[in-house]
Order: sequence, then C-alpha cells, then structure tokens
Amino acid sequence: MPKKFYVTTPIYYVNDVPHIGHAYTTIAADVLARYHRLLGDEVLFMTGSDEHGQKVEQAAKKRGIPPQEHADELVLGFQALWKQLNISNDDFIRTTEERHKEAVTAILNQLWEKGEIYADTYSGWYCTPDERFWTEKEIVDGKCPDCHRPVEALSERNYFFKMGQYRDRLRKHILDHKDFIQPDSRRNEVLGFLEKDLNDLCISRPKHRLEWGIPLPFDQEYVTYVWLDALVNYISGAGYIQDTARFKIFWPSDVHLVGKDILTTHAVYWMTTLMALNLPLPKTLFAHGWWTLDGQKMSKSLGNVIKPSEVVETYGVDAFRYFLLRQVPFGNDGDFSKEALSNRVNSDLANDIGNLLSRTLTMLERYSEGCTPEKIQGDRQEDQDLQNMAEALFEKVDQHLNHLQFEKALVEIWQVISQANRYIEKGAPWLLAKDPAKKGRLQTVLFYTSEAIRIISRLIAPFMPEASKAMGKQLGLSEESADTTLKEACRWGNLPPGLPVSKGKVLFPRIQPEKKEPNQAQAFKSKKSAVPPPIKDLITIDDFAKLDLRVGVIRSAEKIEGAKKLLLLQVDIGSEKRQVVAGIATQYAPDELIGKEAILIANLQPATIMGIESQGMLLAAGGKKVLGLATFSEVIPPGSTVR
Ligand code: ME8
Repeated sequence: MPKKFYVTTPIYYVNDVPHIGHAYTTIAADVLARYHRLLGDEVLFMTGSDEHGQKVEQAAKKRGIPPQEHADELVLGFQALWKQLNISNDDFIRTTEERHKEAVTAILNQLWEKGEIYADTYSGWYCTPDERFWTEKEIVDGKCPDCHRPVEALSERNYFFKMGQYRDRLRKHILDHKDFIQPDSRRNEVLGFLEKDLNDLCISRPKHRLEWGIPLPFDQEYVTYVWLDALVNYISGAGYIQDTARFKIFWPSDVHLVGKDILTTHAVYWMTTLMALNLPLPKTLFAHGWWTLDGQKMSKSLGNVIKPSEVVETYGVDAFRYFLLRQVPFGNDGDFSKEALSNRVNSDLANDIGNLLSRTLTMLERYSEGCTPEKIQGDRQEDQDLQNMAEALFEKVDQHLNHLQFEKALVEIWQVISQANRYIEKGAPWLLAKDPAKKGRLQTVLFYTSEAIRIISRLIAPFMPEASKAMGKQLGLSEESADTTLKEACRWGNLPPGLPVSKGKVLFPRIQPEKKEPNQAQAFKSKKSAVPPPIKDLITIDDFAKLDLRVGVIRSAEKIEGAKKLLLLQVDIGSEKRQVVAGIATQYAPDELIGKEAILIANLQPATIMGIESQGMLLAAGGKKVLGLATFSEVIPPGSTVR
C-alpha cells in the first residue's frame, strides 16, 4: 500500500501580484510533493488563493471593478507563476469556488448547532489592515501588536467561536507531539502565547462594514471572518464536502507550510477549529522565515519588490529554486540579492555540478566511444569512498527532507559532487588515456564518476526538475519509469552500459556580474599609449620548469580590512584549497571573482602580507597596477597544470 502525503501552502491574497515570499513557500511545498511522488507515495499538493475579505475588497474598489472580477484576474498571475516555476500542485483551491463556500457554510452550521458559536456585543480595538480585533491589554501604545499600525475603537454585535476553552487541550497536544509545530523556536512561541488566557475568536463581520465574504448561514446580516473562511481551504480542497473518499485518504494533512507571519492563525485558530469539528489535527505545521531584499523588508511602498518571473527569466527556474532552498536553513530568515544569487549559481551550479557533468561527458566522448561505461568493481580506496558516499546519499537526503531541512539535503548532495570532482582529479583520466596498459583503470574511473552523477541527477530532481531531466538525458538515460521508486533508482550500479551520451547545452551558464564599464577595456583605454616595459634577461627552460603553475578556481573572495588593494581569496586547486592574498581589489569586486579560473604559482614560498599568510600567487596582466587576471575561456579542472 503506498503511503499518502498531503502538503499545503497558505492560500495567497489576490490583493496584489505574487512576490518572492509567495514563491518561496510554494517551491518548498513543491520539493516535498515531488520528493514524495518519487518515493512512490500518493500525494496531494494543494495551493490556492484567498479571495474574500477586506484586503481584496479594497484592492478591487481601488480599481473600480467588482471583487470577483478583480480576483478572477489576479489569480491568473499566481497560476502563471506556478507554471513558470514548475510547481506541480495537484489542485488549486479558490475561496470563491462553490466547493469551498459549501464547506465553510457546513462547518459554520455544525459549530452553531453544537453551541460552539455564540453572539455577543464586543467592544474592543480593531486593526483594519489585519482585519483583527484586539483587547485593551493586547494593543501597544494605541497600535496593533502585530503590524504596529493604529487601531480603532469598535463596539458591535458579532459572533464568536468558543476558542478559549481549547487552550489546555491545544497546549497538551503541542507538548505531546514534538513535531507538531516546527521549528522549535516557533513551537515555543506558540506555547508562550498559550500561557495567557485564550480569548474567544470573533468569526463574523457585519455586512455594513464588509460585504465581500461568505454569509453566515444563521444570520445573513453577517459575513464570515476571512481567516476562518481561508483556513477551511485545507479541508474543502481535500474534499471535505464534495469528495469524501479523497478526504478520507488525505486528511489529516502531513505538512502545512506557512510563513512565520501567520503562525498564530494556523497554530491556534485553525487547530482549535479542527478540535471543535472533531477532526484530527495535521501532523506538522512548519513556519519558515522571512526574506528581505538587499537587507530591507520587501514592500510596495519601498518599491523594492522583485518579481519572481523576472528573476527566473535572467537566472533560470532551477537556479532560483536552488538558491531559495540552499541559501538559508528552512525556518531562518534570509536576504535575497542578485549578487548572492549569482555567487551561488557560479560556485555551486556552474562550477561544482555543471563542471562535473561537462567534464565527465567530454571524457565519455573521448575515452568511452561516447557511451556509458561497463559496470566495473573498483579496487582502490578512492573507488570505495565515492561509492560509499553516493550509496549513503539517499538515506541522508531522506532524513533531512523528513525534517524539512532542504539546505542540509542539498549540502549532502553537494558533498558527493565535490567528492566526485576530487575523484576525477585523483584518477586523472586524461593521463590514464595516454597509456594503453591503463585502459581498465580508465574505464573504472569513468564508471564510478558516471554512476555518481546518475545518482546525483536523481536526487536533485525534486529541487531542480529540469536540470535533473537534462542530466539524465545527457547521460543517455531514459526517464525513470513510474514504478521505480527513488530509493531503488539510487542504488549503486544501476547505470546501464553502452548508452549513447550527448553533451547538450551547458546546464548552468556562469552569470557575468553587471559592470558599469568593463574593467579591462577601461584599463586598455588608459594604457593605450603606454610603452610596455623592456623584456627581461633570458632564462633556461629548466628555470621555467621550476614553476609549478596550476589552474585554480576562486571559491571565495573578501576584502581585507585596512588594505585598499588587497583581497583574501580561497583558491581551489583540486587537491587542496589555497589562501592567497592578491593585490587586485582596485580591479575586481570580490563577488565578480567567485568561480573564475585563474593560474596559481603553486610552489612559491608562502609570504605573510598584512599578517595573513599567502600561499601562492595568481598570474595577472599589468605591472604595479593590475589590469586583469589570466583566466581561461574553457572550463578546466582545478589543479590542472599550466605550461
Ligand atoms: O497571509 N518571506 O496571504 P499572503 C517569506 N491569505 N515568505 C513570505 C514573505 C516573505 N517576505 N512574504 C509572504 C495570507 N510570504 C493569507 C493566508 S492561509 C489559510 C491564508 C509567504 O498573500 C509566506 O508563506 O499575505 C506567508 O505566510 C504568505 O506568503 C502570506 O501570503
């Protein structure tokens, strides 16, 4: 019997166009959904739109059109973005759909009949933008404790859900179920919130104040509070009223993913509503962190809202998905910037995985007649090491994804990528190919590398579906049939021999940093009329042979405090990383150097510059003033010798 897996995102307000924050939650949910499908689970991945309430009503009013028309238009923007981001949602629930309205009405009737709802006149403070009542004690200096905007005094008759009575039961459930609210910091936040008395929840809005909502079935003068309406999507979408068979399979949900901004509404309002309905509670509610943009809160008024579709057009969909999930541990806040994205693309994607794939395909073309190699059992330690790491990868990724630790799963995969790159350096197939006696060893190295890539390509599939497919295709693999689970696909030794490989287009092209004016051209202009210095005395070929020049990939670069011209670089030469102090800060910003392949004098005596040991020197054009680093137009394995 396959297991079932039900994952949800919040349903997003259609008061505005989608932004990176919306994309983040939805991509995370998509990775989980894809992963569970690959495991062979029966998956329901639900996202949707929150279309009622004041925010949407106001947005429509501003445009001078009816709210339904407004929602019908704006929802298309979300749906188009999900397509562009390769989101594989099984369903999309809109709160203006009949199936949803029916569910909300049925639930309200049920709660009303059970005596869980009562009418009362309420005097309190109302936060209009948040559509929430607060008590005198809760407001801070006349402002909403949540969004810090002014609140207004209101006294009106409304309907209330007896939420307060569930406080102890909810606390107990949280304490008894360690994974119920995650991460721990959010669990503690909710437990802290529940230490105080829990108020009942106002679940109605009088129609004279808000018309755009689902009418209360027991009093047509009122509409349903937008949050109660919205939360019900998790069961209405799963078939609560209209498809009870589906509901029986999928409820309770396995993971509700939300941003930390809507933790209380989910952890308290929703869970107590489910208790009142006698429905089982979701297994996990995970509240992730918040993205800022270049260190600032994203907001329309600041004019710094980046459209995900534009990022995708420039950087590619897989790069965007990878960046969001790799950059910060899920649960923490993160900062989005184009520089950070470019750095990730260049170092992790273009260099690490891109390089691994392209050099392996080139080698298969040259040394294996363009086909996948025979399965061979290697007898060296390095063969065993690579096999062990690749074989253990599935379990590690599985563990991390079960705990929604996307970044850790990716780090594990990248460790195998690095190991495979190191394995190639050590195996040096280009040298083996020169000696016919070493043909067997050459084939072993090619098999181990290709097999590791195959496993990697399978495991990146939930994160980067397109890249995974392209990698498989370039390796000559047909798409894994649906009856092969990911676990089986990740078994070592499954690579069929003799499949024709094809080096397609570069999977992850390097991102060129945006430059105001190209540095070298600028330097050339200013140096055009300069006379080159005279040629030095002759040296012998033996003198030259003393130099050990190596290709080195710059993995990190940072400014050195107090030194205007110097940068501290970490240079990867395959077998090791070298720390190099380079006088190139006037020519390059640290970020533009990441991923560059330069030439390192690897056997130069270390020198101490500004108190930092420099283990080698990079070749560059220019005299005292550096004009540009010597680099390559081809991708060359780090550590390759230069003559
Ligand atoms: O709250 N960083 O909808 P919404 C990370 N309709 N995630 C962000 C983000 C950011 N800067 N900004 C938004 C609603 N998000 C309600 C939900 S559910 C029953 C009803 C994400 O359009 C994050 O998931 O304001 C957050 O919870 C959600 O978008 C809020 O979207």
